[in-house]
Amino acid sequence: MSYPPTALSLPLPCVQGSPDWQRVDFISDVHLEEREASTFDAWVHYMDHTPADALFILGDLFEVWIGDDTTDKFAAQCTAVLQRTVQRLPVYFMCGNRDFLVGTGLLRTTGMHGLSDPCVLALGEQRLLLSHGDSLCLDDVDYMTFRAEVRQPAWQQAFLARPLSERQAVARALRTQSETRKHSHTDYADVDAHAARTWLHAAQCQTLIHGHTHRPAQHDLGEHLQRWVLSDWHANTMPARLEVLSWLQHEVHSATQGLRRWPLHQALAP
Ligand SMILES: [Mn+2]
Repeated sequence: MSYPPTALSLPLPCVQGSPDWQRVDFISDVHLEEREASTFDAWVHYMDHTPADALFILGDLFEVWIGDDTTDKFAAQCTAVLQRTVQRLPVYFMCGNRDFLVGTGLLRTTGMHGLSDPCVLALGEQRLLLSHGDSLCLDDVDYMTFRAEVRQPAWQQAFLARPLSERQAVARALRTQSETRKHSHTDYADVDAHAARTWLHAAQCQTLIHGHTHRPAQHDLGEHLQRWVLSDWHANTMPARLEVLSWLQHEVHSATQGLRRWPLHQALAP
């Protein structure tokens, strides 16, 4: 059994890219957390040095986010990095399933622009559909039930009204649950191709860009539609999984319509 795809309310919100943008970067699933210090360091290095003209963060930047009123030192460090990146280039932020409690507080503090999931990014003639991707993993029925609950404004208000220590405890419990699940499942639900095509047609886009599944790839969906999947970030694996997807204006007439997945070190020294 799978859920029907999340209904889209049309027209979708649309970000109009600047004609001056030569390069736009997309990252997701960095899963920042204090105990993954080398992934954090790689991310800081990227944020301080990317030559992109705009950056789109498509969900799960943080492994967990318990509310914008967090007093966590690591969260403050991440916030400072985002603030100084915003001084260099516009940064757009979409929530994922881990950091869905990022709200207007963090956006205001950092100067990032919030993105709805999904939304359209218009770059010249091109229209790219952006999503975290979790709402298209229709076969993950347990998760879809959980998602429907925690994305309710009433649930979020009630949760955010609880003391930070309680929220921290809930986050820890959820994390343990998801770790257990990771070990018991060999195969994860992937984005439903039919649902992705439905979204693309409705949004009048040919290309969907998303993360979440940790299966970086580019897929031909048929009907001239395609799906680009972002990598998660992990500095401590061999080889390290640190990858950026860029849109390059001078390559828009190439077969990939300007899109290129590249490892971090290449993305920083193009
Ligand atoms: Mn995710």
